[in-house]
Amino acid sequence: MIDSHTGGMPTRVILDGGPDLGTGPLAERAMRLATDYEPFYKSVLLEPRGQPGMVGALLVAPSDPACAAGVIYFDADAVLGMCGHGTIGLGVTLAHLGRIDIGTHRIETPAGEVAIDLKDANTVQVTNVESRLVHHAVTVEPEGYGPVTGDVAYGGNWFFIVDPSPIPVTPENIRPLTDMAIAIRAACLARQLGGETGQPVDHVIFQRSSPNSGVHSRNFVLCPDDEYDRSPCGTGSSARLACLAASGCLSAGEEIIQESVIGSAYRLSYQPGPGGGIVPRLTGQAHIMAETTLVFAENDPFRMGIMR
Ligand code: PYC
Repeated sequence: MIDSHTGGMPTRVILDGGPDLGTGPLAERAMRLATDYEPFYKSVLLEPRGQPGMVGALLVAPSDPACAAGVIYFDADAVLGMCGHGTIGLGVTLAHLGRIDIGTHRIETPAGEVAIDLKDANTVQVTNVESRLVHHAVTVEPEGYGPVTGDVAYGGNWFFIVDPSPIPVTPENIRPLTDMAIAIRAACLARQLGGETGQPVDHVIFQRSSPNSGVHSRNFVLCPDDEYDRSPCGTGSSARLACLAASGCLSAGEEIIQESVIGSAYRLSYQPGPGGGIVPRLTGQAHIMAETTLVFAENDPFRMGIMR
């Protein structure tokens, strides 16, 4: 396994030793991972072997051999459709292993094919799946808070985006931001708010302006495992770009800088998509942290991880 972090957000790429998910479309193999191998993916990410926030990236054979890799992302609580920070980490990991060179490569994910452009050993530009605004200005009533209005948008995962955030997006506020985002996600689930065919909202974003000059905005992103994204969240930034495009606040090709709550940054832009949405581009940096082999001894009472 190779561990990297993208703007502080860890990715654990599993090169071998994972379950055999068979062949066929990655969305079907991802479903198999979610339903049949939950103990596996939890044990890889939960403490003591993993760390809070860590995302796993299980390398699988792509169904299209022209792709450099197939990958299924997951956090400690859910299998993900796509993961932007994970794809930047994957690009840097594949380069570290000597499996890809500088240049453009296609990667298969459960959400569809994405492209990575490896610029140097640490910098990757991701061209994500087509993203779109699904519902504009919907009001939900999270328990313990007043009504909150936001947009539902898709960027490879499903997002409820609140802009401006009712709480300042600063590292000191990570706890209250997390609590409110959990309540908002529950309110979205309670009224079955999500994608066009019933996909549930699995992430919540709070947007605010940044105190740093030249930065368009700063976000806080809640992930399915109730952890916050240390990076600006690639799929969340994609969903947000779709909202900015739909409201006419950002033109195709215009580049902005999006910061995370801890101040790590992506450069973002988009082009119009063939399906009426947008095709997002995000550029960020990842760094290799460790090359590890995990051991799961039979007599280890915590070999399945510390359950929460
Ligand atoms: O970067 O897309 C992302 C992401 C999703 C969950 C954690 N990071």
